[in-house]
Amino acid sequence: MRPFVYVTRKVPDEIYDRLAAKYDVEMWTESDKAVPRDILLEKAAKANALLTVISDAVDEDLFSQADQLKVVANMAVGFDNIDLDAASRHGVSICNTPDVLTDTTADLTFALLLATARRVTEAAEFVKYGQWTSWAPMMLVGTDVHHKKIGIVGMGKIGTAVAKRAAGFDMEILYHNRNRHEVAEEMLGAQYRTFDELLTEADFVVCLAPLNEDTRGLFQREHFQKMKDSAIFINASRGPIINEQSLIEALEANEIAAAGLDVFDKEPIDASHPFLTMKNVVALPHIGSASTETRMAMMGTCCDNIEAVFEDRPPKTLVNKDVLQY
Ligand code: 8YV
Repeated sequence: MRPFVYVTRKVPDEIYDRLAAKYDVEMWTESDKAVPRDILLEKAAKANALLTVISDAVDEDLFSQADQLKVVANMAVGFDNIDLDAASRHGVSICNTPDVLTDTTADLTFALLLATARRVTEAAEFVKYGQWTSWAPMMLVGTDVHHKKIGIVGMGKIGTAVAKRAAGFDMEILYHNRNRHEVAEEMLGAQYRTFDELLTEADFVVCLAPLNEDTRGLFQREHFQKMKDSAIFINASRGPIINEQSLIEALEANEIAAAGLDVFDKEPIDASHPFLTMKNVVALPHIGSASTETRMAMMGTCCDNIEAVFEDRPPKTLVNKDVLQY
């Protein structure tokens, strides 16, 4: 019998066909709606492999009902939607899609930084809605990016790729990370700072840390208060790393100047979300890795990993390496 693979989002034909050539495949096809929890559980109960995205909760409840499940290929570098301990206990391999999305996500992070500093979305709307009736010296002036200080919180692969881009803009690079990053220090002149030092010194505070128990709620009101009044906060990693209410209050109280956000506490955000009425907030719908090339590569990695598991080879990007001991 061929293994059964359930795909929790509509994927392009090329990816579907690649899987369908070897496995029995079913896919959630409504692209404007996430797979409902009950359907995910029902499919997981029969599946040998799941191809998931970060809004699918893959937890003990799911694993305990999915006794044929061998592998979950999560289409993201992050895996905070997955209970890794439970996966290992149930003997399920969890795979992610690192590397292929590093540059694309760094590009988007920098686009967000530029858009927020130079008020790009606000200016585009100004033109689009017919408000451009004359030119004035101080019309839609933003703040410079070049020669400013960027403070990167989370100097992993994406953080380092953002630092490279910042170097191209002649920015001074500060970073905070669990471990020192000697290569970035030597090659890019990146300077290590404690979290508090970085907050007080940086003109742009850019969050690129993974979400885990150490980083959940890392940014509270006091941290925004420590930043310069002119500081711009960028988040392109995960919403729950910041206390969203604190950020709203800090923006309302002009404790920081602006925010560029690709990620939120609860996604998608509601149409009534306070961020959406703030001119100094650029909000994007979690599109860090959203280029055709990268999304195809991410899905390709998912297929590679699923194939590896069914062909008894170690998957290339296995996250819970301890699963091999169970
Ligand atoms: C994904 C991401 O595009 O990789 C991650 O962790 O957040 C994004 O690159 C998104 O999560 C789709 O699952």
